[in-house]
Amino acid sequence: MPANRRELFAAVMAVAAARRMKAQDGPVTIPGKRPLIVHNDRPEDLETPLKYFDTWVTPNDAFFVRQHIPRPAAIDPAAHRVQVNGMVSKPSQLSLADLEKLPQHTVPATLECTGNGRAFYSPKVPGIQWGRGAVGNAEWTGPRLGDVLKLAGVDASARHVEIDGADTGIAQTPDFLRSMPIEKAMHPATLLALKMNDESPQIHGFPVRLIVPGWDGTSWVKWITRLTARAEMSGGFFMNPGYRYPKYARPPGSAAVPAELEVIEGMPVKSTLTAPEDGSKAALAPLVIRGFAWAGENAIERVDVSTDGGARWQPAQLSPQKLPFAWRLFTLNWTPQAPGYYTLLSRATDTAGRVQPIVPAWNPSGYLWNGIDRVGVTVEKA
Ligand SMILES: Nc1nc2c(c(=O)[nH]1)N[C@H]1C(S)=C(S)[C@@H](COP(=O)(O)O)O[C@H]1N2
Ligand SMILES: [Mo]
Repeated sequence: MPANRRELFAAVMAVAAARRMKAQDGPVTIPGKRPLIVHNDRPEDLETPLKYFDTWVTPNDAFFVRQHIPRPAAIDPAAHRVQVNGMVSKPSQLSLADLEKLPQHTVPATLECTGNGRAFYSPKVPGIQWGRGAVGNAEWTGPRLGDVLKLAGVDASARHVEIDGADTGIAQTPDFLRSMPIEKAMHPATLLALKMNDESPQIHGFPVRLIVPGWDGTSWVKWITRLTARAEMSGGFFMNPGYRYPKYARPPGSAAVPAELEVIEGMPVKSTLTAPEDGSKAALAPLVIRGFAWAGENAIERVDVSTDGGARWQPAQLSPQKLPFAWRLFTLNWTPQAPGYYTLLSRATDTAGRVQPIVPAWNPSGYLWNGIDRVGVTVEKA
């Protein structure tokens, strides 16, 4: 075959292979996971189907996964070390046993990908088209990052901590490196988690992953190998231009203005309807509307639900956990009076008085979607 035909043949085969991968949409099996919605299978970008969201703690086998680069090959827990260096008086190499000897703390916190809900932006933005399920709530256990930094004698003039994980850059994608301001690093709820819901975190960053309660998932570095105290914020793609949000909103569809982009810290107030599902059918009989709501570093104060497209609103019942960082479940018992198509809405308010907007600010990367949630359900005579 001439070279150009050979190339064409190779290209056709590659497209066919890509199609085959897409076609197996349904159950790609990931060890230790129930079937999840597969956006990518290598590296794994897996979304939680709404039907698994019926508990306050999201089980590990149902928890969403976001990897930018292939995850590291099997890590030997006995050999694993976390380097602590930079602006510290006692640079150290901590084993898992060292981390286990420190006081252990448990923090329930909601982990959400910055791009969760990207699919709802109009006009569409490139990137993984996450729907409602790039989020989960877990109880994380491990030593405080602040305790580890204090033990290493962190310098009073250190302003940021850089965190690296065992995964490394590949081809066009650079290493996943992040930093956060020292205040958040020293916060008592910021942990080096060794356990997720009392189990090994496995695909969620085994053997040690950062949890940054109330901040978006990008900061929650997995497979930690190094902590470096620094004077400056880190550079690198995942700090700039990656994961930045415009300081001033621009008309939908506008290009980013680089000088106006800021690192994302914290999360807005948000609620998500999990049942009934959008486009589903229900019998003309009492039913329960369900969902969850969370608000970054604040707690959820209330959730209001409408069953008539927003004409009238009723307060939903909330689960008892009125905590910063963690979500609350909500329910509303509803008895539709007639068959027909109903638009259900949910709107959360947090303890700081922030309210979920009808229209979240469009931004070129499709981050931080938090619009009032909306689903349609057709009620039919039993
Ligand atoms: N080392 C490493 N840590 C990482 C990432 C990554 O690609 N590599 N992805 C981040 C992003 S963007 C998110 S949303 C969360 C997802 O965590 P999960 O896979 O445990 O759900 O991990 C964060 N930590
Ligand atoms: Mo993310």
